[in-house]
Amino acid sequence: TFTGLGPAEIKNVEASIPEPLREAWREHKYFVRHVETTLARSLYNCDELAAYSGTALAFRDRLIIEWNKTQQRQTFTDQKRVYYLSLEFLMGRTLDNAMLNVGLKDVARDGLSDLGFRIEDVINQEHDAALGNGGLGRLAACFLDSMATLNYPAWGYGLRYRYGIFKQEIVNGYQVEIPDYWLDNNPWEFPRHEITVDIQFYGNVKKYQDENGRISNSWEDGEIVQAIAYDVPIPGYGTKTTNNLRLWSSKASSGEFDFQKFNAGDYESAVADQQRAETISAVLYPNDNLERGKELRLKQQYFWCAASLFDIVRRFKKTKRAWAEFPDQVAIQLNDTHPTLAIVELQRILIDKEGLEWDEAWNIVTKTFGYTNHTVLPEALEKWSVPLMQNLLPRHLQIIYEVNLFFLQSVEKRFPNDRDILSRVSIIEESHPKMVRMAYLAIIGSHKVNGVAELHSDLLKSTLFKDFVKIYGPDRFTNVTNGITPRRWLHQANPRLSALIAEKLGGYDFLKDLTLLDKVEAFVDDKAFREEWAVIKRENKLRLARHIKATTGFDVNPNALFDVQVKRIHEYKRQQLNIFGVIHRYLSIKAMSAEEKKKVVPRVSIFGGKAAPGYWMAKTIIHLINNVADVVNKDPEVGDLLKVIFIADYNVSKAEIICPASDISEHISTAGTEGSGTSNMKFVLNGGLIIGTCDGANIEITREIGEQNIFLFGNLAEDVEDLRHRHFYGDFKLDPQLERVFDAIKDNVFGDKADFSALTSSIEEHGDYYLVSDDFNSYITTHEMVDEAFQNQEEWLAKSITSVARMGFFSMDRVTNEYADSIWNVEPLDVTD
Ligand code: OX2
Repeated sequence: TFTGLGPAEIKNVEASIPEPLREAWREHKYFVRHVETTLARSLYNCDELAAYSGTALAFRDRLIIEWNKTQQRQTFTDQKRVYYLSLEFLMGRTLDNAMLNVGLKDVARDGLSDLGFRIEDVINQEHDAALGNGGLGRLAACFLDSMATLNYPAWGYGLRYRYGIFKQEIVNGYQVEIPDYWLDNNPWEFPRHEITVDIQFYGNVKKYQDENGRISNSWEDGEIVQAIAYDVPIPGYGTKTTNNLRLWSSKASSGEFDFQKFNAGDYESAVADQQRAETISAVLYPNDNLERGKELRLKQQYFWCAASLFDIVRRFKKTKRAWAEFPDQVAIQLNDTHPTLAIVELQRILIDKEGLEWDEAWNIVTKTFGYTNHTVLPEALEKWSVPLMQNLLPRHLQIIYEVNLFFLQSVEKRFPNDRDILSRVSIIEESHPKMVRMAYLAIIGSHKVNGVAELHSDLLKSTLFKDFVKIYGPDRFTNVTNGITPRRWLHQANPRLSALIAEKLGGYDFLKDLTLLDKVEAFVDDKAFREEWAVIKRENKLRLARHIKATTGFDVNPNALFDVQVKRIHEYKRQQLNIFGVIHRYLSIKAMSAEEKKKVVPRVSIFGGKAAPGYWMAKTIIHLINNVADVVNKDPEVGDLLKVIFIADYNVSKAEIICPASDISEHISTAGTEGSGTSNMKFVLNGGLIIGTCDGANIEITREIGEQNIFLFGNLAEDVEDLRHRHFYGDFKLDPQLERVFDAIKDNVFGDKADFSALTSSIEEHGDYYLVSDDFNSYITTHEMVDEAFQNQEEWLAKSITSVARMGFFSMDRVTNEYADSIWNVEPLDVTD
């Protein structure tokens, strides 16, 4: 029995909507109009999908009106704007978020219910917009939400992939990839056929003398592809600001469809040209934390950077300001190195097209850009082969060489006796073939470089970018610890918890200022509050249990401890450590007497995540998890004491069901490998405890919520190098408990051992790079502590409430304000009307 006030009774966004408008929605005025006209359906033949479309179109109308006004207001005030360039925007669904942000979800619910629809079913009709792999893309989406909510004049720029991240199915325990065609029935985008940009590839560079007698360069011939803009409105929460996400789609330029060929009967090759152009924005590369240097990927990057820069420059030129003012009007943030070519493109525009001198142009460029690094993993650091770039972007390569030359000259001047430093910091790696190091180019072309959590930013300064700290001084490097938007990850995903908090705090202001959550701590001993808190967690676990039943067929006991690890599957994130721990638990239960079993805390181990299609070790881990699930879940000796679940096709909308339902979640990367992690924040904000290593943002989470509220284990980042060294020199003995686990695998307990030999031998024989064996004992012991703690439900509850109360720091709004102050130097634009 829920005592919390319903959203409508508490002062919140809904309260600001005028009554006549609410009334019109209640009477389904807008909805019916769209069903009957836009969709050409009648209310009598309106199924859930049509109900979704009708509702979405009605909300879209509202968004687009505010979107228009916002754009006019921003143009009129003409202040500095932020442009967030990201190859990934992992948006998830839009309707629910739009309803909450606009403040009309309650009337929409009533209206739909009058017509016989449950709002949840209608919301579930929407396809996720999954234009991203994982944390990096989701961070970009949280940025958009927060920048709009805080009224920053901001644009996102990305690619409109026809296929987002693949859908994952599990067939006989193996991951199978299914294409994700998401664009049918997407009401949230507006094609701007009038906004097109011609993008050039290949060709060659000619020198010529311009009218002032200056030698200039011009990039000629080559092939032209057209970029077409698609705009997606981004509403803020409880504000009229509705910003824009502009996604580019590729198309053959009109000349490209060769009518000559066509008329000559060479239809196929005419179509092939067309298709080649469209391939550029066809598919999102499905790698997380891995770069593979494929030409099409470089084409995507340049296509998107060039279109976005053209657009930004065009907008600036309309203001008729002097070029020197460009950095006062424009801040461009690079989400990882993927958009680094934007630096080179701006320099090219300024010198080749606008006739600026090199130094003047370069000064503008560096003041404009900021670069965010998300990882220290070497396999994720982008490098492009020089011959590839020479062929595709000949003028850009020249500019890169020039940037490098000037840079190296300045370094040589400052460190005349240090020969090695030049080759270490050169943008060009002297390998075969030579490679362009994109991270170095990004550092040199930006005025600020930031990591995404304290440890990560420190490691950048002390390892990867050490030489650059020496060259530029420490001020160019900074930390901005990641955050998450509380609108989606608390209010939308966990409405009852949000309502309970609002009831105690007297309103929903915490959704705009998450530090207000600290007032929740005062209720930690309030009996009714605690009971309500527990009921909500249980409800959320039941909801997940229903999802598990519907998708896997397995029943899970909602009283069991729900232990969750959902994220991309990667060796460094160590799902293998988790599943080995599960096997260890299984073997222990099997060895127990009936008496001993009575003391076991029942567990449900829940996994979810996609493996990059070409990453077979990650796929092997998925296979092992599913095989273990198969054995454990059917074993009558185990029963409810242990269940193993793999949730297929983990995505944003599933995360919204999963995050509120965890008792404990796992963030167990090898110390020093995870940039930040953001799901750790989502789980704690929803009242789940976490087990984790001293890595990424786990460290700041510990600092904020207190050591007694988190289960930390494992070796520290500072010890990793030494441990790896020892493995290398054979100074290593497999952890005996892990050995027992491996023995079971080798006894074919979980299917054919041959399927998993690469996995076990990577640890036993090939250096255990991710230190699974080194951390195994401490991992198992810490899980025993988790079991023990869970038995004291009262204390567990207190930890849960206290942790949530202390999570204010991890709001994306804090993050956005830090970027705005320390990197972009932009101000919000007040919306008072
Ligand atoms: C991810 C990082 O792995 C993760 O730790 C971080 O939280 C997230 O970015 C957002 O900052 N690709 N994905 C990431 O890094 C790269 C490269």
